[in-house]
Parts: sequence; structure tokens; C-alpha cells
Amino acid sequence: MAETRIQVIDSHTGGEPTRIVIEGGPPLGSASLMDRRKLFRDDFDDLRRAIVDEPRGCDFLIGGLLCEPTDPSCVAGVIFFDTADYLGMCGHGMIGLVITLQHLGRIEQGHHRIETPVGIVPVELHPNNRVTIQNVSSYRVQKDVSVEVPEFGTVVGDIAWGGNWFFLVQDSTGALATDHVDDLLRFTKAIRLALITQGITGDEGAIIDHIELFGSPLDSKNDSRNFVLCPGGEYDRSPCGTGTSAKLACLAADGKLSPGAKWRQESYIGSVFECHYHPDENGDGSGDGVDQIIPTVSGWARVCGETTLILDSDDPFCMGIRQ
Ligand code: PYC
Repeated sequence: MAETRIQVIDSHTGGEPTRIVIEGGPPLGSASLMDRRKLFRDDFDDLRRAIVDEPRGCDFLIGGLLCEPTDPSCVAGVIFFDTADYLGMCGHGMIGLVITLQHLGRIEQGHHRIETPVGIVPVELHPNNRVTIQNVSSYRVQKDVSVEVPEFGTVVGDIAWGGNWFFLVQDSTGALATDHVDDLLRFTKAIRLALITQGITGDEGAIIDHIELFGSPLDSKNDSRNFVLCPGGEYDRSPCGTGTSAKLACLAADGKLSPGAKWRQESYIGSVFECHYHPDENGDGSGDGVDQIIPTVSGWARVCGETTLILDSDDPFCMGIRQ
């Protein structure tokens, strides 16, 4: 019997879990995080599954591999992943990582920088487990795209980048105010499949793997409520940092939210991210008529586990259950 041990810290950000690997992860060297992510995918993908798939994980768990940054101004690097694939950025995961670094005694309150495969993310750790992150440049590429969704008819939405690709749909039916998670999952999965089969993509043919529905908030202090289907096939319990960034990019492009104005995004379970944006002075204008924006997202996270994962080679489900 051969045994591998992987040490992780679990946290949740407004209800959405993050599992940060702090020891025993794959040896990826010291190239750029984009190259290390490729090596992870090409040579060690079994480990991704072992860490986040059942029986140790589940479809709504996001993993993060803590890495040495290449940029000396950063306190850490991270590669996020889930049960489906690897992520560019993850807003709730970044908030969870900052609280994990605090838990480990590696950072104190104040400003820090974290490297990801899609750019450096400045963060601020506040008292009471609150964290603010300045996300990567975000933009909308197309407004009012129609997609024919079998069983549901024509659905219209916007395509935007917020660190991941999103299709954002206004919920005009009031379905978001219901407790029908199964129906919302079925609807959003049907939209995602329709986008793929009809060749509707993000830039350079990128698959749109996150579907975001918006509706009225249940709490009148908030501006909007969302339901975000993630690549693993589950919905984000948090308001989704990258999804809210994509939403801010759409609001900015429509002239519905000014730079600096507050936006309170409520998740399906009622947790809230407070957000605003400023124009991205370095944006290359890839958006649909407005320059890119830099979103700022604030939320809280709590550490909820310190665990050693045991990978026992005699266990038939050692590297995760494939379904
Ligand atoms: O918060 O950006 C986010 C996120 C992406 C997938 C799950 N959460």
C-alpha cells in the first residue's frame, strides 16, 4: 500500500466552500502560474480530482493550490480548480484564501497582493474576517445574445468576462424567488449546453462555463439577487466574485452604475458581496463600446476545517469517483 498525504485548510465564503492545499500538492516548479496550471492539468490532473471530487469533496467545492509567486511583490500565488476543470480566477475562493493565510499566521490586516494565472489580485484584509479584493479587468463582449434552449425557448443574455466567462440572464419569471434549486439547475444547464452546441463563446472560442440568472433581491438593502451555475454542475452559494464582476461590467456598459457607486449583490442563499468599480485605465477596449473596468468585491469568510487528505493506493476510489 502506498499512501500520499495532502494537507488542506477548508473555509467558506458566504456559504461557498474553498479548500486550499498547503502541503503535499503536485510539484509544479517555478514557471509562470499559467504554465504551472498547464502542467497541473497535463501531468497531475488525477490529484485535482482526488482533492475535490467525491468522496473527499463535492461539485460545489472549489480547490486552490497555494504556490510560490513569481512576482516578489506578492505574498502568495494560487491556482483555483473545481470538479470540472481549472479556473482563471475565483472571487469567493480568493476571499477564502486570504482568511486561510491569516489563519496560518502568514499575513496580517492590511494590503497584500496575490498572483493568479490570469493576473495579480490586490487584496485587503480587514477586521472581523472581512476581505476586499480588486479583481482582474472585466468587460462585456456582447449584449442581448439570443440562444435557442430546447424545452425552454429563446433566452436572451449578455456575454461578459469577470475572470471567468459568464452568460448573464435577467430572470423575468420570478423563478429566483422560489426554492426550486433543481429547476434552476436544469434551466441553467440547458442554457450552457445550448451555448456550446450553437457555438456561442467568449473571446477566442472560450467555452462559457458559468451561467448567471439575476432577479430582484429578497432583502431590500441589496440591489440584486443571483443564481450562478458553476462548471462543476452546482450553483455558487456565495454571490460569485467573478460573476458579480461580470455583472458590474454589464451595468457599466449600459450606463446603469457609475464608477465608485455601491452595488450589493445577494446570493441565492442570502449572503452578500459589496462591490463597486473604477474604469481600467490600461484596458485595451476589448469590451463592447466601453473600456474595461476594475471591480472591487468585499465579503467575509470563515475557516471551517484543517484536514489531512489520505490517498491510499488500495482504495478503489482513491483518485475520486468519476461520474
Ligand atoms: O466567486 O468567482 C467566484 C466563483 C467562481 C466559481 C465559484 N465561485
